[in-house]
Amino acid sequence: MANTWGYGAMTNSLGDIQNTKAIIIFGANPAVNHPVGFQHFLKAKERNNAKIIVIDPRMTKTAAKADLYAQIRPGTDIPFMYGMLHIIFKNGWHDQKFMDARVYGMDEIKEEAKKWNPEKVADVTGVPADKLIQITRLYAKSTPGTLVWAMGLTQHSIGSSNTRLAPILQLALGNLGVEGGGCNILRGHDNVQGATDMCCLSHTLPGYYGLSKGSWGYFAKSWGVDYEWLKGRFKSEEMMGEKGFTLARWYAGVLAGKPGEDKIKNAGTNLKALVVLGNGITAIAQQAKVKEALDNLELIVLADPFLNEGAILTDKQNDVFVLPAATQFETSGSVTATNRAAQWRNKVIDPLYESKTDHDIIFELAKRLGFYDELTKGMLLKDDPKTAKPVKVKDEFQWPEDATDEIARTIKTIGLTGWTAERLKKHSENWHMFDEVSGRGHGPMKGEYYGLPWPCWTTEHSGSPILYNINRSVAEGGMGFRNRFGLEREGVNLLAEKGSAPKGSANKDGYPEINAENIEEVLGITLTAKEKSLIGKNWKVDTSGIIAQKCMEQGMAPYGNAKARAIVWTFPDRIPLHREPLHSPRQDLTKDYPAYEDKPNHYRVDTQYISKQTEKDWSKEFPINLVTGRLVNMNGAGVETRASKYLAKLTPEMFCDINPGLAANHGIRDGAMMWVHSPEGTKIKVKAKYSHSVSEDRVFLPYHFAGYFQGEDRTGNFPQGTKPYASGESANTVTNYGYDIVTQIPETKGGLCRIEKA
Ligand SMILES: Nc1nc2c(c(=O)[nH]1)N[C@H]1C(S)=C(S)[C@@H](COP(=O)(O)OP(=O)(O)OC[C@H]3O[C@@H](n4cnc5c(=O)[nH]c(N)nc54)[C@H](O)[C@@H]3O)O[C@H]1N2
Ligand SMILES: Nc1nc2c(c(=O)[nH]1)N[C@H]1C(S)=C(S)[C@@H](COP(=O)(O)OP(=O)(O)OC[C@H]3O[C@@H](n4cnc5c(=O)[nH]c(N)nc54)[C@H](O)[C@@H]3O)O[C@H]1N2
Ligand SMILES: [Mo]
Repeated sequence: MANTWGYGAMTNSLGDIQNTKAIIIFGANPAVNHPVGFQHFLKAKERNNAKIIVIDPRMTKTAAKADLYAQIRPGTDIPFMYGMLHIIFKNGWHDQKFMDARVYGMDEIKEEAKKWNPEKVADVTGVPADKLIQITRLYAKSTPGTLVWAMGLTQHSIGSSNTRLAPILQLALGNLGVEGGGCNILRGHDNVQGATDMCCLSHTLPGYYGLSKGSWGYFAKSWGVDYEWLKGRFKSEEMMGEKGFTLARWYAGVLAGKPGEDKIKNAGTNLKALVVLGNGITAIAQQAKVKEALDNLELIVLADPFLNEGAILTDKQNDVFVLPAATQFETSGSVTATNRAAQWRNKVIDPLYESKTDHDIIFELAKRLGFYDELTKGMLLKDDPKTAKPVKVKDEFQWPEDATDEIARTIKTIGLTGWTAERLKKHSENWHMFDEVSGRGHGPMKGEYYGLPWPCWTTEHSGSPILYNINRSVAEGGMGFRNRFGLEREGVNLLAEKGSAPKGSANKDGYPEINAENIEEVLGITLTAKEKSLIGKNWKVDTSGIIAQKCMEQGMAPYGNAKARAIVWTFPDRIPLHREPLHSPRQDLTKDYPAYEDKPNHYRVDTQYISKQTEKDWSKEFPINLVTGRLVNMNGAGVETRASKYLAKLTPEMFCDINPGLAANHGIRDGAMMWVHSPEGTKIKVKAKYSHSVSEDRVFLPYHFAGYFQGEDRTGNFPQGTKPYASGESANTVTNYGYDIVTQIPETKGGLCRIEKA
């Protein structure tokens, strides 16, 4: 099943953080969640005297290492960032030259920022005005500065707006496309970047190719299958272009039609079967609904190296299958790190006992469903340089090398063209030849960056360690912003202005993405008749490789050189705007900053925004903010780490961080049991843990537990010998309804609750 949680790729890298002068961290806790990567932050502090600034509703272990810390109210990062922009523009600390040459739409941002003076920001965010001013001055004056975010920004109904405004702040300061700058988004799982790039998601094809007929046609050709056959896998051609369900709301696909449930648009049918590969079903918001959905399915298959606790949660008795999946130590292949760099992994041992690797499980399933040949055919093909068409070159594929080479052959959009299995293996064998900070190779690896961070335009290209860096040539990983949204908008040029092309570019101006029509003019070259006959329609589908090759020769990026856009005219908000969480503790603000209009057919599910927000004054009954997150000794849904005796011992029980002042008001002693109630009508029973990391208006729940449900111990359901050393209530039983308007990520960091002594 798809992992829908990540959002955004790192523009720079963890190593590059050592080049920075200031690090501002919004909603990430790397001291706990990226402890190895956090060493680069600490090195920046030691070597560079870099300042660390943390914006988090909780005083975290990361905040403990910070020079400045702001305890923000959950879900109010947009006012905070506009507050920073307000001060930056007012004092002229912005980079006007950068904005003029490389950014579109900053005037609208300036107008919005005018509204957010420090006093108003203080009222909405809870951060005192002088703290905001101090933070802004320190960050704006210490360039280059890097902006780091993770789940504290994304898990909100306005998460996608958060992740737009953060780069806009960096653009205003000229902090993008430079060493020590950038947006360093700390990704989650091992290979979550790779999973996103390969589209273990429901709204694009691999490599972010859209769901258009053209893209399907391109892949049909590349995979060597008939477009009509592909179409036959769907109910209709129309459904081929529709986004699918997401992990966040698959349960709605099962429950639709029951009273009070959201409606779906799924070609006339509910979901009936669930196959899970590598997701702990208990990590999803709305556990009570998830349970009901599991109970109502006809078939459940859970393929996992551990016992997926979805099986414990459900009351379903028949047709629940638990398959032993092998771990990543029992298979080989490429994975993608948070900085867009690939690594080749080698198998340590063969799969143990009767377990199977994920790809073998998928192959077995495909065989029984009757499309194994079509699924695997792409691995037998190569693009023939004489015709630029894929031809069959072997009868049997070699796993995983041929899969990697198929990716390199087909994915042009993000430049995976250079990622052949041979090159990636060589990088991993020579990893000691690369510099920790810059990623630059030495000795046999000279001229390449570790892991060939994408875009890696050709099989000779170095990889691109820092996105949008025009101080380097394209051959060394330089590039401008991508041209994706046309050439002009409302009379304004969307291409980069003259003088902001990457170093050594033949074309010194901004230029559009390259296609067969414009290549000669934009690159200033003449193609031979033979080249003209082979070249693809545009760089994304050019199986001849001629466009990429000619671009490299001219020092130009195939995707163009445009302006970054602060305005997205196709989104519900043209520029990022503050909107109160669906369950807001500040009802006085919901009129001025209302939620979005309800959204029909949002990944097939009608989704509530304003109707949920205005249903009642939630804060009356549920006055406390509910923040969820992670612990250093636990991972994700938690079953892996709770099955480890020593890790489980560190946090043997599910708990709630609560300020002693708040606890005292409810008569809850440290270590006593307490109930947390949610607006969903659900509740969990957990142990109170006094903590000053949270203020008196909020509590914190780790989300790594499962096995208990609304006070009921369900661990008796574990088959013999599979019960983990620690079990407890899932925080997701009480996280509130709410989903991002673009990505549908659940609002698991901005809800409300009521507490009570148990
Ligand atoms: N030990 C460990 N490491 C992990 C994981 C794990 O489970 N355990 N999971 C991995 C995965 S999948 C991921 S995605 C990453 C996630 O890494 P992080 O995003 O760092 O994880 P969280 O602890 O969920 O959230 C980070 C912080 O966001 C804060 N926050 C909550 N709401 C807001 C808000 O409205 N604004 C701001 N500014 N901050 C807010 C929380 O208080 C929390 O401290 O970690 C990865 N690393
Ligand atoms: N309340 C709240 N909920 C959250 C979050 C939050 O901050 N707050 N964070 C969200 C985020 S960012 C994420 S990423 C999710 C994470 O939640 P999950 O995706 O559920 O994360 P994990 O527990 O890491 O992994 C799930 C399962 O994969 C299995 N597994 C491990 N290796 C393999 C393998 O090689 N093959 C197979 N088939 N299975 C394997 C593990 O045993 C485990 O059962 O939780 C989300 N849920
Ligand atoms: Mo994640």
